[in-house]
Amino acid sequence: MLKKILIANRGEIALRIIRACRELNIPTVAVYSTADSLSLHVKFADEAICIGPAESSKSYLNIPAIMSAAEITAADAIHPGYGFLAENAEFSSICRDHKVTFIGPPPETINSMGDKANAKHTMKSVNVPVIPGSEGILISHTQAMALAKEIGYPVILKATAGGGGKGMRRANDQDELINGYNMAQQEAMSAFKNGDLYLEKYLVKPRHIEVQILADSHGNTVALGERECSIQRRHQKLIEESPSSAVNEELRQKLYAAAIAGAKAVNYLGAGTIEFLLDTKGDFYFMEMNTRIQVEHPVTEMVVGVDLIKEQIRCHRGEKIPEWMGNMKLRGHSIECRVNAENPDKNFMPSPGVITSFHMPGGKGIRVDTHAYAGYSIPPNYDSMIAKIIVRSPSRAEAIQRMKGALDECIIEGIYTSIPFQKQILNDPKFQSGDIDTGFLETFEYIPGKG
Ligand code: MV4
Repeated sequence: MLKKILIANRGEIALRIIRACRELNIPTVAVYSTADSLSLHVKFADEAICIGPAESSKSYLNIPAIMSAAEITAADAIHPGYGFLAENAEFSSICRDHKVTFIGPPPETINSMGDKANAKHTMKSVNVPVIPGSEGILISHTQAMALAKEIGYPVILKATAGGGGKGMRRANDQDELINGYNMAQQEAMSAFKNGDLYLEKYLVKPRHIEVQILADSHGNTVALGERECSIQRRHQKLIEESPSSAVNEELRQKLYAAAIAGAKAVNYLGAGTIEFLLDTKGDFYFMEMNTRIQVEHPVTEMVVGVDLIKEQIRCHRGEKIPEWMGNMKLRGHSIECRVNAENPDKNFMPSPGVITSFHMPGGKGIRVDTHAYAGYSIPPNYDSMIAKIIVRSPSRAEAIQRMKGALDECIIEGIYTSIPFQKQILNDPKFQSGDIDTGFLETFEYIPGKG
């Protein structure tokens, strides 16, 4: 079991998984679209198979092509990375039918956490705090109005099939609620083919804090620090940190207990994340569970010193999580900046094309995860993230300073990147004091054209 792993992904995460497999002595198979034939994951995997044209729907989302590639190469496991098929229950199910280990949860777990109202119900049943609101999905406007009156405005309507910010509507009064109900239902119907909504009290300026968990098949579940992910623009994270400046040891232990209880409630296996909102009073509430390895996993790796992808694979291989992982001290402070090929001076317009010059930072406590290189052409078909710069220092202030230096050392020519925007955030006094929440970037004043 797990004699050869096929990586159903591209870009930096495909490379990251290849590196973990190499250390575990597991051969890898890369799959790629015609747009990615010159990509590093194709060069660095032991084998590589083209699975289709540039469009994701015909390549990285093409389940029959990926299963055929696994069969031809005799891969007995598939790592989906993040995005693409990582949280596709149908894909997890097809892998099971074909006796291929899906390095992620079974379809039942993906479905039960993918339905947000259901996930909330499950968490509530094991005493994980949830945001006050409807018990399950709403049946009518009238019910929504009565409930909103009871818990008080503002409220938020969310699509049960949504997540990550899609299909949400805030309502400050009854009129907005009626309007929002219809809009959200239609949006959810066209986006997810499921118009079901649930309602919650709207929390003003919460922080987004998530807990990394790892679960083996022997009944052990551990929490590996929290990540602060409040610096987001239109639900796209730009900077992540671990630990969170809002979390003291007492709160951390409460977050861990809630995350572990939640993971155990769904009999979780492998790497996962429980997302919470932390309100201004210091109370936290379950928001969503992500049944995958996440983009920002390196900040956790930096402060706990554990290779999460190696441990994830070991869990799926049936190994026990070592006891010492049970209550790890977080060492120092880590920050990640996602480098996107986008122009912050033009409303973050995608900026694909050839990277004519490329130099990445180095030195103590600096890690770069990227698939880019000088001469590489960023295809317009996929996500715009081309690199992650991750630093670790003894304190948050020193980590900010180290990240500023690292971003200054980055040379990326031929395309625009998000780096000038991130440099300005790192120089912001409010950011530096740790005074951040999910509304931070809404009021942040970026000065175009200034490094
Ligand atoms: C909320 C909220 C305030 N109150 N729910 C956005 C993404 C989705 N996962 C849930 N989201 C939110 N849910 C209640 N009851 C505010 C947000 C929210 C948000 C959450 C996390 C990170 C960034 C955000 C940006 C805007 C709104």
